[in-house]
Amino acid sequence: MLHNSILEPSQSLNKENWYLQGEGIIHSEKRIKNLKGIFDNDDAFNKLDPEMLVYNVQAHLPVKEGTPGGLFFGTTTIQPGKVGNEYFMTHGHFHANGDRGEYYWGVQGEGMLILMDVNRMTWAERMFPGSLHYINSNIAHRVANTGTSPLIFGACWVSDAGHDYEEIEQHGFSSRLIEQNKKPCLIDSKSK
Ligand code: PAN
Ligand code: ZN
Repeated sequence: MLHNSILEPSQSLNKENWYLQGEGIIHSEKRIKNLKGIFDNDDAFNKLDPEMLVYNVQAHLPVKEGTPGGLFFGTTTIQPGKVGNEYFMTHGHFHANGDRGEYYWGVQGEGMLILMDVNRMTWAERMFPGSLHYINSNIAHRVANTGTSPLIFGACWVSDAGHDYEEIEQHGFSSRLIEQNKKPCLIDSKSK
């Protein structure tokens, strides 16, 4: 880099869909076939097209995963939809390094950030364009789209947070976000 040089940023956000664009952006997607065991109603799940897109993530990971002190940035888009009466949602995870926090913020659409502590107490925060959510350490987090259009949210987390998906795969969250009387409602999960 030249002293006193003025540069264009190497990455930016597309203002139409808030996708990340530029150098080194990683894209991933989760379809129905990738989310087996996450939703409660297996019959409703099996009736859906396995190729149906549920959510996709773009991320900028400027340092090696595990590096202390770095930051990662991502945008997640969850499609509207339900499996039975349960809203389309992300897989959800604890951070592998439990004491690492994260920011989420709402960009487009309506949703719910579902949070669970290590004692399996679960609660949720409403997400909307401009909502800001600090996810504290040792809190599992997942997001559901409760609206009729794609839900887009941003995330920023530390590069040595890591992801523990196994805990959620095995035990799930202690509550599920379902539509009841046309409204999102948290109810206790049946034990897995
Ligand atoms: C987010 C999530 C993203 C997808 O970037 O990874 O929204 O959710 P799942 O990872 O649970 O499938 C984040 O929380 N990073 O730490
Ligand atoms: Zn996270």
